[in-house]
Amino acid sequence: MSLSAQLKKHDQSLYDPLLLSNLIPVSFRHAQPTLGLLLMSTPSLTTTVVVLPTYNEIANFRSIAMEILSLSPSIRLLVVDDASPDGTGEEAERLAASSRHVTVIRRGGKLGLGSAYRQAFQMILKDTDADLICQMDADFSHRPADLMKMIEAARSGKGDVVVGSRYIPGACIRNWSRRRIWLSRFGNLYARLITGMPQSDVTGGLKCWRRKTLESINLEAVTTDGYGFQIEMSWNAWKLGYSIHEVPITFAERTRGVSKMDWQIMREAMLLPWKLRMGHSDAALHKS
Ligand SMILES: Nc1nc2c(ncn2[C@@H]2O[C@H](COP(=O)(O)OP(=O)(O)OP(=O)(O)O)[C@@H](O)[C@H]2O)c(=O)[nH]1
Ligand SMILES: [Mg+2]
Repeated sequence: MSLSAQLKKHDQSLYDPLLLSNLIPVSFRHAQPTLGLLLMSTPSLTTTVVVLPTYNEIANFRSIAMEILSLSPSIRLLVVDDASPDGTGEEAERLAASSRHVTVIRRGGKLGLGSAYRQAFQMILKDTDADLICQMDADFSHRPADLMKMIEAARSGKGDVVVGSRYIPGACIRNWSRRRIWLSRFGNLYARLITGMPQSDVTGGLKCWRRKTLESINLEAVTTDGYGFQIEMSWNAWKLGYSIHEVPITFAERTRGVSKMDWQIMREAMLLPWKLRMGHSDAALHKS
């Protein structure tokens, strides 16, 4: 039986995110991750791809991946690992070897969160017909249950992009020190005041994009590589006139692994609102 016929047969069977048969050999995925993604489509369901960027997330990776996959049979996972020294990339490959719903992009070094999302989004738009593209952290700061709420909101037509917010009624932040909460609130207010963005949470990283929204953004021209990416992408959606629907989420401090935030990333995020305000990043709004 051909590979695509095998996949179709499995699509009709009871859902099991961890198929033990190795349907797509690892070496194939290494060589052609784009084709790996193509093969993942399930004709009867609207496909959602969740992008999970990882750097040294070995303590969190398998459990977060399994929780995401078990949310719905229509969910596909695209992991972007930047040569994590702790072996997260190898662990992701092992998962991908046992589940045809998982694809891994392994990059040669730490190129940044924004760069990881940019590459993943471009690949998804080019190689799949996914209609919803989600992004979330792999450290359990974002809860899979909230991701599901957001996917449902997006599927029921609420917003061209659905954003998880920590700062609207019903939202909650767990285990952050007072200092960290104020730092985050300040960063958020700072970006909103300078750019004029109306959303309550412009720095959050849990989002579900409708395909057409991402397609309208010139991803090549997005300038940020670090966490500023979250602000820049929300800005692009807003400037292009797309509706942004905010869903309250519970955000929790990671309990395993360490943060990758550094001064270079903070500096980029601090300068970005001014660049946006002065129109220095407007190239992303014009897709040829
Ligand atoms: N591929 C890739 N992933 C990254 C990179 N930097 C961070 N990540 C991942 O991006 C997600 C968010 O990173 P965190 O270190 O948790 O940063 P944060 O959530 O903004 O900061 P904390 O709240 O301090 O944890 C996690 O899944 C990281 O593993 C990177 O350079 N490349
Ligand atoms: Mg984190």
